[in-house]
Amino acid sequence: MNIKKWEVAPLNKDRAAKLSEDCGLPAFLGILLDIRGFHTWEDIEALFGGGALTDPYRMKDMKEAVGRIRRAIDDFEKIAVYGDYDADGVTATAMLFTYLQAMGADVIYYIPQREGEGYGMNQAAVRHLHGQGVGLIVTVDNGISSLEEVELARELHMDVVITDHHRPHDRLPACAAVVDAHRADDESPFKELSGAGVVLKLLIALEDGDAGQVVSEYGDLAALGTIGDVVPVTGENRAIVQAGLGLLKKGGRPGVAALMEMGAGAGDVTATSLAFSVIPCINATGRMGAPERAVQLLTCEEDHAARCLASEIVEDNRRRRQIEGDISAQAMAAIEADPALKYARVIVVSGRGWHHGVVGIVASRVTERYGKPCFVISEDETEARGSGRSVEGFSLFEAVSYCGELLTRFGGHPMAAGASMPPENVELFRRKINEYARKTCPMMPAQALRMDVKLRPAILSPELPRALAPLEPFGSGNPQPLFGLFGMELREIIPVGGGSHLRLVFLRDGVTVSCMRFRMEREEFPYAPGEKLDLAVTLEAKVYRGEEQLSVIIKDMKPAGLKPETCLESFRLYEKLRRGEALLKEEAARLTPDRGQLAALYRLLGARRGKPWGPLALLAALGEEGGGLGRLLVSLDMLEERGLIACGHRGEALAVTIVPTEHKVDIFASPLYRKLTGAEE
Ligand SMILES: [Mn+2]
Repeated sequence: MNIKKWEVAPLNKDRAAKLSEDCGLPAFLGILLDIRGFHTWEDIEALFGGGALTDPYRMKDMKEAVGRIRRAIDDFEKIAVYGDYDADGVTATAMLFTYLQAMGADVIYYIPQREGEGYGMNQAAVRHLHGQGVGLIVTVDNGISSLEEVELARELHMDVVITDHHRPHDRLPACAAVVDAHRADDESPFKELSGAGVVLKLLIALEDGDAGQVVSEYGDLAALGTIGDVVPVTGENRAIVQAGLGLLKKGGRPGVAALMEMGAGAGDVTATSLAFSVIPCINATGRMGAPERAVQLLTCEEDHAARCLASEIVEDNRRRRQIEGDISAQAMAAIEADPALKYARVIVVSGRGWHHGVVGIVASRVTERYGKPCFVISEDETEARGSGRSVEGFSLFEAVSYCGELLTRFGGHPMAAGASMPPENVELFRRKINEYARKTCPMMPAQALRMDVKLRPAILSPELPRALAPLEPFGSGNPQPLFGLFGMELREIIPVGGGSHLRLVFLRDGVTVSCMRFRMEREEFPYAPGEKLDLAVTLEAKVYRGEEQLSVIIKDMKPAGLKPETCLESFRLYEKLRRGEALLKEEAARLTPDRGQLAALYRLLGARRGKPWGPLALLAALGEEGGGLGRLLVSLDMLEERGLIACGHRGEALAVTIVPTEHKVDIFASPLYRKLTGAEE
């Protein structure tokens, strides 16, 4: 279960109204701006008017980089663009390669393999480029930490220009130029550029500051890299993405156009739609071991060839999805089968020969499903290598560092990390990282669901999302607004799209609201008509048969009025019990149901007979007497242990069957109950 913390942003209505009036903005936009911290005309100007690209020469070493690259062009010196296999890396590579080719330079590119070589420069690659007669290596989206490789290049009489957006280590590589806004002596004002964004600045510098020309030619690729790298869509990144989206809407270069036709399907070109269509396709090439295919596509000038490459890439992505689906299913099955895994503070799940290219995405799925940090590890004879994802409030990097002695390599951020270890250390790692979690987080943090504002159904119309259009493009740092529709009575559940999605019809204050719940089948839906629910939704205006209509898309829901914090606390206690940790007397008492509570639950289940229903819906139906989520889950376990019910799980939903019994069953003979009351003595 993933119980998220529902947070509604504080709203100052008077201040929002004044803001709308002062700036001549629609009232609804004023409210959203106020919520997001834009309170003055200057704030708003900075958001809408500002964000233009600043002078690239304000970046440290830009002049040196331009000088060295120009000399290589003029002297017909062979240049290698050294990139990376993710969407940011390949778009950055395609940009610089295309530009240098157009300048008549002698240029090649090099993308390391994800498997075998890994991210960044490596010595074998440097030697390989030397063998190709390369005189200058220009890195994009990597290189800032490649001190030894740069040294090797120097020994081989090659020069290196680094362009990167990652954070430097204590020392910088010693080479012709190091362009990275994160170096301590860089005074450029915007620090959040992607690798492709840094290359865009380099190209503008090479064109003597002619930003308009460069952006009109390369803005599409820079935008894809920026969206792909999930850097905040604010400041200069906002300008890059806006410009790029404008170009992409007109079709863009042949490769991108072909991929959009096949991968993106119909619909609007937005930062969000690209993040779910074109970008996973580009990333799939690296995951499936053919990253140069993406560069070929992005640099391709001919429609037919572009379509052939695009269809291969769509196929890469299809294979990636299939492998990811298989491994996800295996990982989830392993977790469900083992309470020690499922109820751990940090879920560490491993399997033999799982494809390394997808373990990170599987980790995201596990974290989304269970609302806890997790590590997904692929094991073979000699090595175990994994990728982890976290939730806010738990630094996975710190956690992995704590386990350093068990690991051969590790690295990452608070929200994501990677690690390798000998296969025999996996179990020790699982214990050690959970030991760290127990020491630092008595109660594990949960994912937050941040809503901008609650809405009354009566005001819903296609006008609302249209009024918000000026806030676009949405993405990291500027999320699509999320709204609360609270106390909505569920009227109808209609499977659509061949049963893979649900249309849900709600009623409140005499207003009927039709909503979409994507990727949820009827059997996974844990609520029944007649129940009142709180919804977290996004709004979109869609033209349907010539008429503009409002789409309401459900992102999360819960029984009306249910307090997630209370449920979460109770659930964490239940997890502690199921992990087998000793409970305090008072904790055990909070989880122990009495006869009346068990009887009430049993009657409720009988009334539902086999239809899916989730624990939260049961809790809401039982009301105050239910005694909390943890106690409800203990009650279900007890009924199941004693053979009175059989539970089938589908996602969040439970399908409970009442098992007919011949003679009286002593419910209090349940082992779980004994364990609980044993703790009391
Ligand atoms: Mn990057």
